Amino acid sequence: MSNDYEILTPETVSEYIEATESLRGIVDTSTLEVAEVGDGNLNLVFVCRDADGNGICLKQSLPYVRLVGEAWPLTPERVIAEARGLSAAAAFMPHLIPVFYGVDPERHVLAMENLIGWEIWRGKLNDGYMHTGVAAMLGEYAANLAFHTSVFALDQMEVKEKVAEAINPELCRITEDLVFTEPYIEHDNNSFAQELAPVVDALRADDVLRGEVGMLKYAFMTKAEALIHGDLHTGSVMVEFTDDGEGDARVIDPEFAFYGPVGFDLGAVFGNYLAARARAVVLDRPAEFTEWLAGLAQETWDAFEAEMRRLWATRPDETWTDSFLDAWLGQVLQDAIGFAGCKATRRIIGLAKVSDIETLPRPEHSQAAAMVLGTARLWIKGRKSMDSIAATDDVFIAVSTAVLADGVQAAVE
Ligand code: SR1
Ligand code: MG
Repeated sequence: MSNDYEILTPETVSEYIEATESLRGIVDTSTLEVAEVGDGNLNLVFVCRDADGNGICLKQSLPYVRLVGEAWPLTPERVIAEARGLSAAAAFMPHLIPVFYGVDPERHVLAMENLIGWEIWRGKLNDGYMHTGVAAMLGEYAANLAFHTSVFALDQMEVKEKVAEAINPELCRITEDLVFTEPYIEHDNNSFAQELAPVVDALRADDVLRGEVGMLKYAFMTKAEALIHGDLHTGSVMVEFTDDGEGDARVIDPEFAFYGPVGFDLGAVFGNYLAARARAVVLDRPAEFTEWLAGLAQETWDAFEAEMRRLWATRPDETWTDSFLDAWLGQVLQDAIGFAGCKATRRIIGLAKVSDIETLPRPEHSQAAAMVLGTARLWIKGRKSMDSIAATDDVFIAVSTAVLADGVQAAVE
């Protein structure tokens, strides 16, 4: 692996496009406006638009974690994992991702459609916008990846080759550490409001919880069911309103993609809905919005299940029976609920937090964070007896009501 490559700047992007045969002609570089807009934790992102309104987006992996700096080196080869994730989606669900123009493995640059006018879903949720139908699209996305990249659709030898090809150890290590380990121990990467200390202390002292988080980490590390996105939070989804006022979505950023548990992506989505919902509750958003948020996880799950059942009819190998599918869906749901708890917890305690909670004023910040932590803990511990999204909803309602009535401490009682 070479880390000796030229990092793009807004000034060099036009020259790069002209020098790259597959990109030449997509935009008129003589009139190109370029802005670096990367606000994620890892990469540079250049959005480019010419005078005719044609666009392109270039994403370049830095050889380190952008959020932290050069002190945390990270393989720029992650761009290949992202290209793999985009290619898989392009094959089975092109309407759910930006048009993918290809990857440059030497400069570690991905080129894709510039979604002009689209915005990151997290920000829109923070501001109270309702993009209807987006939650269902994420379920459809997860189902297509789960089916088409797994033994449900592919020959077993092909799957084994793909598992090996898609190995993504450095990125998985980040998830293993940041999601499953660090929040539950003292670690320099952690930080949280002082008012949350009793809640954090309680979860660290909860042996049953720690055991269940260990089980979920083990599943993440060993359960190579299908290619997964690996980081499917609401910041990995771009949205716009359609002319009839519905929402449309494109999933981006699958650089954490590898063969893992299907419930992980769904759990990441549910964990982020939890943060969005806690924000809405403490800000006392209109009932129409909070009720819509409350239904998102069900909408994602229903779409996932419906798409899996539709695709199931096309499976080539009848080893996989209908009763197997029923049992597998039950397992995926329980995995997803557990992963949701872990993904939500890390965003409160660990490195790389979310604006849903971070931009809240005090004391609302601590209230929302406590709602997330209290709910997450009960989801992780209770998931094996949960057979519906409604059961997760009951937990959030109980915890959030208690926190509003009795304060942050109620999240651990
Ligand atoms: C050090 S990277 C931190 C986080 O950014 C990405 O978006 C992933 O969520 C990762 O865990
Ligand atoms: Mg990302």
